[in-house]
Amino acid sequence: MGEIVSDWHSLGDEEISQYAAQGYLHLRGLFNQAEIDLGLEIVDRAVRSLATGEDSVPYHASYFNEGSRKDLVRVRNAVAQQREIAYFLDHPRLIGPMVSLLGHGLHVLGSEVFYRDIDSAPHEPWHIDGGPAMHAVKIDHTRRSLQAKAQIFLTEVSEPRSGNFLLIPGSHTWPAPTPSDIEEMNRQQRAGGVPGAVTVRAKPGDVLLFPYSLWHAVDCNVRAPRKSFILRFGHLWHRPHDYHAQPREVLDGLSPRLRRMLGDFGEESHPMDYYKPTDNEVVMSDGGDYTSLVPASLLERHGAAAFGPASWPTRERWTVCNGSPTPAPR
Ligand SMILES: O=C(O)CCC(=O)C(=O)O
Repeated sequence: MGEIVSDWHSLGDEEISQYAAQGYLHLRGLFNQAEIDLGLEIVDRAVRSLATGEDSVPYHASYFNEGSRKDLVRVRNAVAQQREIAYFLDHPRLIGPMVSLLGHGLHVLGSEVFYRDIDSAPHEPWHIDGGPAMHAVKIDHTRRSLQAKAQIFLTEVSEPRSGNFLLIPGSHTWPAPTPSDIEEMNRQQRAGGVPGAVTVRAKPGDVLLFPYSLWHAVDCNVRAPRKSFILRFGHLWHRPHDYHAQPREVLDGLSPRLRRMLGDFGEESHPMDYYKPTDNEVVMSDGGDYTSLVPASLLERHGAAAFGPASWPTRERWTVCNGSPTPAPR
């Protein structure tokens, strides 16, 4: 086979080591203004759809009482409802970091839209993701990751108390939490803050990468509604969190790469494909063109080139702006 040329670039070794040591990477300015505007349009539409009762995932008992909260709109399996999210899921600037952390067998495990309104109480308590089954899994973070989330910020979250993501560097290596660990962490938060916690100060277009095992919380928001996406990636052999299988109408028109990342191997699939796909490097090398999904008003405002490969420099390096260089031991 000849050399495979991809439309994305890997993270550097230093970035991968930083992620392994601290459990997160804050990448500055991954998306441009046109893409931010597209993201904002998606969030606003998702919020309106939920208000009219259109939800793409039924309620689950593990959700924190979300239905009764006035400060939060959270749309799960957003790609099934807001098709334009495909633009972000298949974006070379996101695929590059994700392949670097997880390998070529990338699987979209979830796509969520978040709208966090003004509320002077903390938005989300301290927790790690994945539930007890995943908490019990201990991995070597200097090797390949098990799951990684990408939070794409679409509004200004650079001041404290603006619905900031809070995290503890290095906490992704801590032992599985007990209920009393969780209670203690949140007691400390109520008493003024958890020692060693970092407040992520994000700007629109920034992306935060973090694994399921990182302790995180969401601060209060006294400033302006915070809008973001969280896209969750894992391996093809890993079950999704917010869909069983994507229906044909969601998959049609997506690139072979994104269909594969949504678990679709086509009509001739074999159960072994999820573990040993034969062509994944090739399929993962190239994404789709989603300009036809971009609303006409945004194409007029920014020009089509702002949404296409022409706006993705071939040798781009982004800036990493992690807040604290010191991992917290435990
Ligand atoms: O909205 C956020 O910043 C984080 C949400 C969260 O805690 C989660 O998805 O586990």
